[in-house]
Amino acid sequence: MTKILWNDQIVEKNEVKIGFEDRGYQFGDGIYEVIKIYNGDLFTATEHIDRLYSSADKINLVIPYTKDKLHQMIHELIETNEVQNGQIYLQVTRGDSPRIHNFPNPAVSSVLTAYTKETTRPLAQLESGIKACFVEDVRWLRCDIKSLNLLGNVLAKQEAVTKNCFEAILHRGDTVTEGSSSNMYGIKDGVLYTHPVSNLILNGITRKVLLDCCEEIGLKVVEEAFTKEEALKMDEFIMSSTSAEVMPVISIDGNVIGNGKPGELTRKLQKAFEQKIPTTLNV
Ligand code: PSZ
Repeated sequence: MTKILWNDQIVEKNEVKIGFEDRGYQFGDGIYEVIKIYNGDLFTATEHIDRLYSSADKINLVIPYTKDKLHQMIHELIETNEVQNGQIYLQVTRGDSPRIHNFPNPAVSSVLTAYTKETTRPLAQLESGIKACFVEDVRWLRCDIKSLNLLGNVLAKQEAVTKNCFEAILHRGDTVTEGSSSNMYGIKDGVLYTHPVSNLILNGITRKVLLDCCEEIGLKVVEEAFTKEEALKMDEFIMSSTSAEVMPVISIDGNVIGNGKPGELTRKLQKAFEQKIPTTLNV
């Protein structure tokens, strides 16, 4: 049985006790991260841990460990569970306390849980590309926080799945922001466009890696928002996330992008990305 990190202990799943008044359960009052594991190693762990602490700061939540200690604990969990290829999910809530909206006073201890899971890379979709659809972005205005409150994201993804799509492309008014669990990019006339980092999107770790790949292959990047209409006229379209990596989008709402196949620049970016991940296993 795979073990769980519960606060600072690695325990069996049935030993984990989470209170029904936990603020994560009652209010979604907490934050989380998903980190990819390739060949037994965490990918961009420092960036994910930095973002976790930054999300915590933004909601005045105290994580009672140093970043190094947390890094060491999740590393130990991966070794204990002998994960080769997969991911680690970790979340921290504001703790277990009688239900009142405002923060518990005096404060209670935050509750950390993390688990690992074996996953494979989405190789078929990385090769073929995926279908997406537009869904109105009705989330709150602090999408820069990786908060446990994901109802807006959940409803958008469900709408996409109902429409037989892999991902929802969110838009506020006419402006494309990001995906329900990914960042979005369009390539037009040799320039890659993506929404700038702001309160309206999550500053994706894969986004940063992808923008580094653009520099490596000499693809110009413009961090400016584009509209739905512009999205449909892009030569190539991409989504990115920890699990989806550099994923080609080949149609939006049934409208084919480019020639309906992953484009040449997208392929170059995928290759540049693959060179950064420590895998030769194609899993
Ligand atoms: O396993 C999965 O399906 C995952 S793992 C990470 C995500 C999905 N999504 C992260 C995410 C997100 O939730 C939103 C709203 N925007 C962008 C992203 C991409 O962030 P990174 O690249 O850090 O995973």
